[in-house]
Amino acid sequence: MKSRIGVLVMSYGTPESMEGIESYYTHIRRGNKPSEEQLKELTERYEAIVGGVFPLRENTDRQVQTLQETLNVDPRAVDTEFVCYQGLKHASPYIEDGVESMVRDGITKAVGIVLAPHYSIMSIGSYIKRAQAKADELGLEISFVESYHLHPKLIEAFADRVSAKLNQFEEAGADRDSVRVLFSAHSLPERILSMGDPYQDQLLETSKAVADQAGVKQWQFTWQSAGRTAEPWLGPDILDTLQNLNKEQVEDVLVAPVGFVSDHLEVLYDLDIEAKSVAKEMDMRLMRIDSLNSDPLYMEALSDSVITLLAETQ
Ligand code: FEC
Repeated sequence: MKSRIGVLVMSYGTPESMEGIESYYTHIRRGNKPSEEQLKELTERYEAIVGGVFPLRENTDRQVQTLQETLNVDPRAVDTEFVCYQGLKHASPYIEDGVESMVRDGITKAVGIVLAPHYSIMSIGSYIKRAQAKADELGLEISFVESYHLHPKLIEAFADRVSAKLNQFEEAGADRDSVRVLFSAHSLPERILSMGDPYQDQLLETSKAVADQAGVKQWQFTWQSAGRTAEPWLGPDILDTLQNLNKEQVEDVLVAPVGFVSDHLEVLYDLDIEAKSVAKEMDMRLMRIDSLNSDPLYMEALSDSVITLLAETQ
């Protein structure tokens, strides 16, 4: 008989409806309700994005389902049946709900993985803390993939997307080698640096590996989507970076948001609407690489990370 392994696939989460934005935002703010103005501003950002109002939900559903299919055809795990459960950070089904469902289904051993490749104590660390606490409470054995930012298939998937967009620049008459590639990721409070957090270094490692593989001549890293709080966040922000590139007379920019794996608000609004409008004002041509979503190479990177961890913990 095959052994059954639960896979807790964790992701950020998005509201279920426009009415759900306030409670979602309150959850992100650790129980503090947003002001009327903050709520209005976030609602307007959701209304503005294309591809449906909350595309992250559908994308996550598809990623979880495709990962389960990918795991179950891996020749290294023919004796195992993998069952994937979704656990969201800020929306239902929450991380704790995912753990509870596994235990209810009789799963005794599980692996957790987050749909974000880079480790920070403030991102992946907090997903893991919540999942581990619930698993301990319910007596579930669980181990976690902490990061997979240099997995060769992840790098290949990103590099393919960078090359595809550089081809488009070329077709539009630009010199491929003069396109400035901007790798980006969600900013975090600056205080993570004094905590020895690996987030920034891992992002730079991913960026360099993708640039090398795609033969990118000119690239740099920039932050995006900093939170609206009083403390300093890691910079430079992409909007300031674009202003600086304009001063350098850079005309063609390709953004590669390697800290994200799906189409969602931070990509569809912060890059496709906000950054593109700043670039347009400066007459700069700005393109963005396609998101990974349920790209087969990305699914294989996740699946391989889960199976490798399982082999190490057996
Ligand atoms: O499409 C969607 O509905 C959700 C898009 C979304 C993703 C995402 C990913 C990350 N975040 C990270 C850190 C923070 C920190 C704060 C914070 C705040 C927000 C707000 C919204 C939001 N985030 Fe997010 N994030 C997404 C959406 N994020 C909306 C609240 C309004 C705003 O500030 O814009 C600040 C919380 C606080 O107040 O203390 C910190 C990190 C990631 C990437 C890793 C991951 O996916 O977990 C890090 C997607």
